[in-house]
Amino acid sequence: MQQADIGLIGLGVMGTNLALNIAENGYRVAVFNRTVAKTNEFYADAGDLQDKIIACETLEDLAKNIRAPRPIILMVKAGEAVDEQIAALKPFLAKEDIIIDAGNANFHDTVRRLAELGANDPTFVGMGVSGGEEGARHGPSIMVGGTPESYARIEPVLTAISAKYEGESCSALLGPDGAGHFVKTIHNGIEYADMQMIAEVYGVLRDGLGLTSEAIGKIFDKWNAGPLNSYLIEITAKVLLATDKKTGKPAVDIILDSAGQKGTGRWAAIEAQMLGIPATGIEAAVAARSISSMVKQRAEAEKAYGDLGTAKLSDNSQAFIDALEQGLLAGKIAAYAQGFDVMVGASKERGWDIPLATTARIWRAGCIIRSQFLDQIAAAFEGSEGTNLLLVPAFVERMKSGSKSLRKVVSEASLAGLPVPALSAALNYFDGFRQARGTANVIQAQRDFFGAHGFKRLGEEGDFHGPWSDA
Ligand code: NBP
Repeated sequence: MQQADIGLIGLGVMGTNLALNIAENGYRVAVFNRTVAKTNEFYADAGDLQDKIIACETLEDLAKNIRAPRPIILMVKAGEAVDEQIAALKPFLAKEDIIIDAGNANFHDTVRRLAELGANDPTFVGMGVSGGEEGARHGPSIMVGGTPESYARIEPVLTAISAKYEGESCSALLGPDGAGHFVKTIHNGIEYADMQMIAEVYGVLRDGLGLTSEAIGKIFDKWNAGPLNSYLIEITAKVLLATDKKTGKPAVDIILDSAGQKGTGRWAAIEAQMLGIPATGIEAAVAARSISSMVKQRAEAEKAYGDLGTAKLSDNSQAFIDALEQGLLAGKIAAYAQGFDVMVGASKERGWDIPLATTARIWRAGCIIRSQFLDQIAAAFEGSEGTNLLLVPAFVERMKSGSKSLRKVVSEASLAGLPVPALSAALNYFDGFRQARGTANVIQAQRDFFGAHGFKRLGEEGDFHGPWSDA
């Protein structure tokens, strides 16, 4: 039988769909799964694509069935499973082969795995894949970290299987070693912030204005035709308009308000903290998911505190609904500015040179945060690489007006006692960022007072101490 062009290990949700995508694009793919029954089941269900798939029961069999030099995608559970698979696979591979980890790896693991490879071991590539099940099947966004030589060898298949935005592939090499997995982590962090801000606006409409899920769904549906147009707004409208078959109630109304998290949002917040780059929108979103999981305590606290005398919002005018739309957009701009800034910080620290415009371009389709908005961000970064998005002229103009709406939403929500942590984090970041003279002079004075840490004087070189002994 003709050998395969590429191998794939891990026939779970993502692996099965990616393998079918590869086969559908005309590439022959050899597949292996730890549980052999799943491999056989996958092959049996592959229909017309069976002749492009070689089902393998052992790793040795897999290696033999791929044309050398072999590219092999790992799509297994992130963490130890990846190390185990690499160790099990290595004896059957040659120096020229490439192992591609396409799971949601922590980029530190990717850097370590690359460093652990010996001179005669295969090459290793860390590849972030976004778009969930549907993206894997019909075109994900693909964020690659590796050498240009490795990428050149796998580029044809990645370009073929990736999502396309107006004909342009959403796959790119974003830097060496862990850069691809790092960008995927930040993508997920931004996704957390985006989802949280949408949920906050839903909360203002539901609890502030007393609107039904159906009415809110219609508002989101309308917004999806405007500047907020994006996959997340589109699916939010759809979930709000869906009906629970069992009760006939709106589906969202019967879902427990406790959000899960697998860890990539938290990693994004941790990396931002480690780099010293503010990513308060992402941090607020991660914390909000944690608060959401405190179901029992929240019920107790509601009993203990009541509404504290706050009143529902009185302004249910179209102007306020419009402010919610514009405020959400402004919040998004600030959160994305933070996410991209974290990538600038990581590039500086690690010498990665992550291309921001390219990153925005490959997020325009295939991934969960896909939107037209990313096309505008890509255009903004052309020629302004490394600049904070809030300083790119096109976005300065947008924030001048958008921040007014964001301020209105955050202040009205606060007065009504409605939590808007990510939106207010975005507003506070914006207000702090645009303040040439902040308040950290007091912090420096405090630090010098109790710890003799010294401070800089305005307009003078050198370190100084204050007259605190007099105080
Ligand atoms: P699934 O849970 O559907 O599948 C996991 C796969 O990993 C199965 O093939 C399983 O084999 C294999 N596996 C496990 Br678990 N432990 C293993 C081990 N020790 N050695 C070898 N194989 C092992 O996961 P998935 O949703 O397809 O996710 C795969 C990767 O893609 C993860 O890193 C995930 O974070 C990432 N990702 C997922 C999504 C998504 O939307 N689901 C999106 C983007 C990225 P078995 O059949 O023998 O148990």
